[in-house]
Amino acid sequence: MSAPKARMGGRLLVDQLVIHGADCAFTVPGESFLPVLDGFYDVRDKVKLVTCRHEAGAANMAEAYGKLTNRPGLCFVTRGPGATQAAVGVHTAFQDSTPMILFIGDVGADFRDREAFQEVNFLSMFQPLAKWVERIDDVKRIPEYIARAYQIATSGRRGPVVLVLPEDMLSQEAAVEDVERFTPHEAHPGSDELLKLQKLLASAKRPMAILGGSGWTREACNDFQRFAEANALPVGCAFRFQDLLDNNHPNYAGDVGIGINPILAERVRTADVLLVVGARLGEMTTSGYTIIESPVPRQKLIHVYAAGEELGRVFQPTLGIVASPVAFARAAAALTPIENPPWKGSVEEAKADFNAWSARREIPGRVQMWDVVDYLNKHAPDAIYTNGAGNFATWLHRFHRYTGFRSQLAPTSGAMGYGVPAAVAAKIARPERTVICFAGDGDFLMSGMELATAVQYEAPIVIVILNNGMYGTIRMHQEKNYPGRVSGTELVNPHFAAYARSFGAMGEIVEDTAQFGPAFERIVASKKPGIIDIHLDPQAITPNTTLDKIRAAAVKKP
Ligand SMILES: Cc1ncc(C[n+]2csc(CCOP(=O)(O)OP(=O)(O)O)c2C)c(N)n1
Ligand SMILES: [Mg+2]
Repeated sequence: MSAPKARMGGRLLVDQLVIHGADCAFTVPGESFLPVLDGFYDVRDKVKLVTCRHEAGAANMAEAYGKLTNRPGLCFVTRGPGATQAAVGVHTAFQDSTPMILFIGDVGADFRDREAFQEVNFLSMFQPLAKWVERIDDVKRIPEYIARAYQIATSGRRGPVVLVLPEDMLSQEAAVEDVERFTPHEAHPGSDELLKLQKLLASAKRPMAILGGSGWTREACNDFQRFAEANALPVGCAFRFQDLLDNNHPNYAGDVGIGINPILAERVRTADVLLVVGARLGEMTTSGYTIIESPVPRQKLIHVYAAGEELGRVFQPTLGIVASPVAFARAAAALTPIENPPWKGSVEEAKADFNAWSARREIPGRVQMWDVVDYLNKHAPDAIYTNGAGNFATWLHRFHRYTGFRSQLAPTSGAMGYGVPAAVAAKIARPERTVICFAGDGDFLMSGMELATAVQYEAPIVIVILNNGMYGTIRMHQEKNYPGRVSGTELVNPHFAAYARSFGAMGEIVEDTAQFGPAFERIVASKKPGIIDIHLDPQAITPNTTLDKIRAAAVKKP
């Protein structure tokens, strides 16, 4: 065997990404990692380097890419200012258990610990934000660290990894061998655990299932669907994971998240056996740990999770099963179903509750949001829908029928500014899919500049802005708690359609329901990215109530 050729650190690093299957990376460049950018130049036919306008956008794109593809999303940023701006994407990946690798160009070892230009101790900074953070000090060990980063990001409870790259290390040369492509390893359920599961289910009167978390595939969703059908189980989906079962499927009972249908919340609370697969059961999914109580749930909890550390951490399960969603769903689909279960009717009951909850209702103003979402349900059923955080997301979560894996990209962390970059990443990764972002007027402007990235990379996404002239969510909480005392929540917005046009994108204004369909069609026909600025009546704060009603109810409170 001939000796390996010497390569500069940057090139060596990029070669490893190619070995591990990378086809795309997101960046805002910095002088701290020029050798990496140079390495990307050599592999430009294999890896698309997407240049973004803000590191939060780049990191959110990498996160969304990880969510969509199950492969680590890659993000390259520079030291202090770049890494601090990228931190939000790492936090989102952590809360959503998304595989992602953030690479940070850092000061050289020769200047370290002097608080040199833009120097931050990233090992401390990312310690509580990332699954693993490490610095590569020896150029020869780049292949080892990159392989480990891929392994950690995609194993057990998936999550973000941060690798710090000292500038001097990247420009050194090393003659080392590449490593083999990494292999993700999955935990499988044992036969005794599956027997226990069957026994628990056979003893149940009111069981239900909740799906969530990362590591699912379309096949796994189909497998679980077959298991749910065979056992007549109503299935809820955890907060922001509404696409793990087709919402039109008879067994789909609704989303177990923020603003949950009270009847569904009661169904979860009063279930005797609760089969939870892949969901970590966070605050939003458990209605603040009330419908599933910590540490000992009142339901018999069967908790299936890809990592043992998560089982019993917040909820003590009756039966904990360490298994990936893929391995568990496959095994569950092969189980003999419970014969003629006493809860058979609960599937239709739960579906009827869901249909009533998501049925058309009038809201104040000339734009009826049920009709807008219904239009999209009919004309873009299989689109990928993205959103950030704000009350506006309720229209989508409540009225849209997600048609299955992977048609939703949204942050469990409630991070505003996620929807636009997520949509850009989704369109780049899946150009054949329609991609629609829902954003609030507040939410949109946190990352609206990534419209430039959409234009640059010819990613024709549709952004629907719900423009109510305020940080409506916080205003709603103000009216509940401090009625009539509006503070810090009003917004004066730019002309969003003109803003879009200034990027070379389409801009549409919708002031009446009937204008939505034609505006959407014009954007789709243009094959350009576009914004639809919906002027929403500020009173239409949720599908259930108005700002005035909230204020009146709050004033009445003693
Ligand atoms: C990055 C970030 N900053 C602040 C918040 C707190 N927050 C939650 S919702 C919200 C307002 C969202 O406003 P907008 O996007 O206009 O949506 P609306 O609630 O008006 O529909 C704010 C400020 C957050 N979740 N994320
Ligand atoms: Mg708003």
